[in-house]
Amino acid sequence: MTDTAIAFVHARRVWDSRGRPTVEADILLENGFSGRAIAPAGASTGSGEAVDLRDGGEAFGGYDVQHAIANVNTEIARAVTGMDARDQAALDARLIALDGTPNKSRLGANAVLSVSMAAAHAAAHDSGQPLFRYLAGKDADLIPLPQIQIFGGGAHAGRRVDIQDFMVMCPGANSFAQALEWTAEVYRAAGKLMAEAGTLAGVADEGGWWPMFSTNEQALDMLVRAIERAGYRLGEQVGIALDIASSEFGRGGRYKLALEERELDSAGMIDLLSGWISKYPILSIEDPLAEDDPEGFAEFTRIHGKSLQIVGDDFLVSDAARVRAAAAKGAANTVLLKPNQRGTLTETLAAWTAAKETGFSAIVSARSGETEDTTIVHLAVGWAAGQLKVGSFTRGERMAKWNEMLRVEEALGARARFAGGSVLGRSRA
Ligand code: 2PG
Ligand code: MG
Repeated sequence: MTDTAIAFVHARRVWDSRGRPTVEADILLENGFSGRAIAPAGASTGSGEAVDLRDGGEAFGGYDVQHAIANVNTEIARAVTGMDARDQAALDARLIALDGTPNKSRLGANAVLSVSMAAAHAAAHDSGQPLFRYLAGKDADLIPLPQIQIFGGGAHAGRRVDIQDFMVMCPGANSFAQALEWTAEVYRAAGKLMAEAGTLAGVADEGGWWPMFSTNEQALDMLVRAIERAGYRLGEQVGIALDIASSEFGRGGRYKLALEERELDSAGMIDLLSGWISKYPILSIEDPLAEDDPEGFAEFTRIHGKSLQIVGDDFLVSDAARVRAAAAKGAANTVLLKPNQRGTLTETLAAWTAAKETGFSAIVSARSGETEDTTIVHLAVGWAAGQLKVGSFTRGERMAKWNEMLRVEEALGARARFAGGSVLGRSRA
């Protein structure tokens, strides 16, 4: 047994940003170093995601995680005790085999992921390095371009608008710190404009302004005005990123836009989005078509894939095989990487490896249900993903990530390479 062998595993219930229970795992190594991680949770989930195990029943709306926690404290703890925390691949393989299902439905992806990530933290502590450097070796230097939400919609705002995330990206910024400064100004400007227009109604699930608009275009117009009011050159310094999250309102090739009382087919949806792309400084679109519409995805990519970042979230669910299949079909050109969509770091990293092999880009992403856990910040840098999506520019669980990235950028000093617009190589910027 090495001294980095896992001596003790313990999970407990903690609470996420929506006030729901979630799983936190602690791992203690034989040599006394330890690691901790908390599983996040999504609201608009892809049907191909690994299963977030919930207890059901009355308590906490059925969202309790006592079973997932018990799974960590009994079966999982027994299976991984004695394993070397530095061998992430072996540890994750053991967790996958122990679960025994294709989608972690027996033990729960939340149970499995908290252990997978806690082990990485413990190994990093043992190595005396921050997690990003432990993952990347001394070569870690790529600081991601952030996607930051200004308005929240869809499932995150009572479906007040159909589109889920209206975000900004700052390809013209010189550093991550500057990208945050610019975003702060745009967020403030958007709030002021909405207050002036009488359309301000608090904030959505991820902390973006809650938009009281009667069309999706009004939200886009308001976002453009906010970027201009804050004083940035549209598209060049600050551009727009959208998460349409269209699996939420599209199925079987039919898309029901509630706000505009319209039902579109796949071609109609592509036309609608194409109109927006020609009118607004859009740099990135996530899930423009539904998860069950790969043909639509391929058609959209055929039209826009050379000039636009087209992201698969529900469509690809951080899955290496799906990334390869999508690439072969010419559907999408970027994968969103959410560790809890798969349940282990190894499988999530495999999706990024598949993406690189097929010419796809990647964005490491948080979920709508988050906590103070900042593991994804370290994954984004340690894996050199180039982009990071965390939600808005308010609320502790979001700011914990942005602030952690500021620390990483500072720690890298002159060696830090801010990805900026370079990761949008195919964009019009
Ligand atoms: C998404 C995420 C973050 P959720 O769809 O990309 O905005 O939302 O975690 O609810 O899936
Ligand atoms: Mg999404």
